[in-house]
This record gives sequence, C-alpha cells and structure tokens, in this order.
Amino acid sequence: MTITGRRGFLKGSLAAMGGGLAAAATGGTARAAGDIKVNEWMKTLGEGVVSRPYGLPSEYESHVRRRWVEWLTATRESSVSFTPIQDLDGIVTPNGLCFERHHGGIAEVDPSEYRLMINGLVEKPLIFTLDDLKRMPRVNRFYFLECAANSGMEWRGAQLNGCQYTHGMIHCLQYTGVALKTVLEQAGIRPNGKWILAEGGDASGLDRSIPIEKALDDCMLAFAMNGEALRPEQGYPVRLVVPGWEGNMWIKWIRRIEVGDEPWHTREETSKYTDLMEDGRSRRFTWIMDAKSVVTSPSPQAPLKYKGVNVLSGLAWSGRGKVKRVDVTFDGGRNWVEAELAPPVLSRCLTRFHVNFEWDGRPLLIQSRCIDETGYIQPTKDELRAVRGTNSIYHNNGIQTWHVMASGEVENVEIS
Ligand SMILES: Nc1nc2c(c(=O)[nH]1)N[C@H]1C(S)=C(S)[C@@H](COP(=O)(O)O)O[C@H]1N2
Ligand SMILES: [Mo]
Repeated sequence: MTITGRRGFLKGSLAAMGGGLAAAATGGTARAAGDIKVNEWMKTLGEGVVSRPYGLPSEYESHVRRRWVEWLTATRESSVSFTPIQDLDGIVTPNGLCFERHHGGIAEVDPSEYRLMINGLVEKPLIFTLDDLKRMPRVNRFYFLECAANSGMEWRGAQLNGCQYTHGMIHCLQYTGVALKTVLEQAGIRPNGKWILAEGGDASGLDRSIPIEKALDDCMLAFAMNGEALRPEQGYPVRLVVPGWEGNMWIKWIRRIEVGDEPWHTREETSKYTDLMEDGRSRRFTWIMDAKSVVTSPSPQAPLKYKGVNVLSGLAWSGRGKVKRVDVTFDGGRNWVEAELAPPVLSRCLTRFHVNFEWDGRPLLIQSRCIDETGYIQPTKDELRAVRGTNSIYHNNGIQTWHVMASGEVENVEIS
C-alpha cells in the first residue's frame, strides 16, 4: 500500500497499523468523582429574556463558522464558502452555516418588489408575487444541495486539509414552498414544452436548462429553509430546489421560468460545469449527484483527543435516492465494518452514520463507502480517475482517506 499525503509519500508511520482495532467499544468515558468547581454562572443571575432577540450560538462555539480558501477565486463576489461539517451533528445544516456559492455576490431583494415570471411555451404567461406563491398549496421536504465542484480540488491528489474544505460545499435543509408543477400548471404547458429555463435575479443572472420531466416531478420553489424565510445568501425570497441534482441548477433569487422545446445551453456554453475527460471529450448533462460519503470526525479539523472509546461520525448521501448502507474501514480497506445509520434516512437527503470504536493510539487509515438504494457503490478515487481522467473539477465522489497519526492528529492522504 502506498500512502500519499499533501506533500508527498509518507514513510514508516504505518508499519504498526492494522488488526488491533475493536469496532465495538466496550469501555466507559466517565471519570472518578472528585471536587467540582463552583462557577460564576451558578451564583449570579443571567441576562433576561429577549436580551438576544435573534439568538446566536454560545461565544465558546465561535470557531464553528463558514470558511473560504483565498487562492481559489479572484474575488469574493464570485466565490464559494464552505460548511463546517466537522463541527455539526445530525443531518440539518443550521441556516447561518450553509456554504454559499455566488457568481455575482449576494442579491438583497425587497420581497415587496419580488416577481416571478412564467413565459415561453405556455397557454397563459403569468407573474407571481411572493404572497401569490404563499397562497398556493405547500410542500415541506428535506434535501441536500451539493455543488458539483465539491471535492473538485482533490482530483489530482490530496490537497486541502479538512473536510470543511474537501467536502463542505454541501448543505441539507428542510425547504418549504410550492411544487414547481403547481405553478407551471397554472400557466399551462404547451405540448411542445420540453425544457424550462430557470433564471436568477442577481447580478450574474445565472440560468440553467432543466428537462420538463424533472421540473414536473419534484422541483420546488422554496421560500423557507428550516422553518424561517430563506437567508439572502441562499436566494431570499425564492429559490429553485432541484432534488438530487447538482447545486448550480438550484437557481437563487429566481425571477423567471421560460418553457421551451429544447435546452438553452449547449455543452460548450455550460463548459464551466462540464466534466472534461482525458481524451478531450466532455460528459454532457451530468446532473445527478452520485452516492458519496465522508467521515467528519475524526478528520483533520476534528482530531482524536482520547485513547479508548471514541465515536466515529460521518455523512452519506445520494442524488438517486436513499442511502442503503455505509461501510467504514480503519485500516485502509483491509477490513470493513457496517456503520449505524441514524434515522431519519430520507431520499436525496444527508444521512448521518456512526461507528463506536476503541483507539489504542496506533495510526489509522479511515475511509467510508456509501451504497445507495440503487445498489451503486461509491468508487475509490483511482477507480474514478481510471474512467474520467484528471482534467475535471466536477463530480468527484471518490472515497476519502484520513490518516490518524499516533498524536491523534489527522491528515488528508490517498492510498493506492
Ligand atoms: N441566481 C443564482 N443562483 C445560483 C448561483 C448563483 O450564483 N446565482 N450559484 C449556484 C451554484 S453553482 C450553487 S452550488 C448553488 C449554491 O447554493 P447555496 O449558495 O445555497 O449554497 O446555488 C446555485 N444557484
Ligand atoms: Mo456550484
């Protein structure tokens, strides 16, 4: 086995690895009883109600925040920030921590001025206000959104140190809104209407072509996330939700939907989100996000602090349906254990998994592998490269490897 880190080959450190890991933890974590300190907060009154009209996390959690990588993009207006997935639990991303991807900065839309226009191959072109949309039948659904470029910097080898950076272009929210089908049916799609063009109201005017089958199947016009109005970063007041499909199609600040008889975008026009293969050809219309997973703890930003019992935790997802199984290895793939999936396990939604394990201080090579309900198995990075080459940035759903060192620190490596 060859282990390659971010700066080259790793030597020696893994000689002692393998075997001695119990996947079922048996010990306890409690300490012997002793004196407990009386702290200030136990003796004095705290602040009263509404001293924080919109609640924020404890000051001790200030390290939990979105981050960005300066050298990735020239400006912040057309850039990406990353969700701190190593610090989160469960499957729902808190509204203030959702990664952002903007092409023209954050549009600050006045909801009273908001309009959504439906035109093109429809019986009756229509305009909706935000209130009009809110008076239509509601839909509530949990979905993940992953940018097609998530893990894109890792195509040629381990590069970024931490799952916030390698896998943080993802969030998972409960959306409330209207089924796109309901809106399109009011306008009446003409028989030759086969595609929609969804167009954003921000300075980038980002637009995408979506086949009518998908538009009528499960797309939503969402105005709420996790129970409150969308955040400006996520497209306030209305964004398109395209379950299981790559993030760039989820048009934010959506202002117009045109129905047409063919796609507006050719492969060349959408080249920024097209996978360039080794032979110079491109993959066309790679919309669906394939099954993927990552161990969020331990990981480079969440090192192991204790020997003995520990909980491994991670996220798995598939744009094709539900996660069926997640396998975890601690020894670089020689032995695998089945992770426990924490309910709810929902279709095209993040799924949380856990493995309880005992760590004796020896180096580990941790990986997770997702299998979705279609039977698709998450590939290794080398398996992916064998088919797609290394020209691409998009759709890297290869298996991630974390090298846990004797110190408990963790680094991003690849094994082959
Ligand atoms: N109008 C508009 N919609 C947009 C974008 C944009 O720049 N403008 N970026 C797209 C891309 S590439 C992604 S990955 C997702 C990111 O959604 P988020 O900012 O909620 O994470 O929004 C998509 N929708
Ligand atoms: Mo994206």
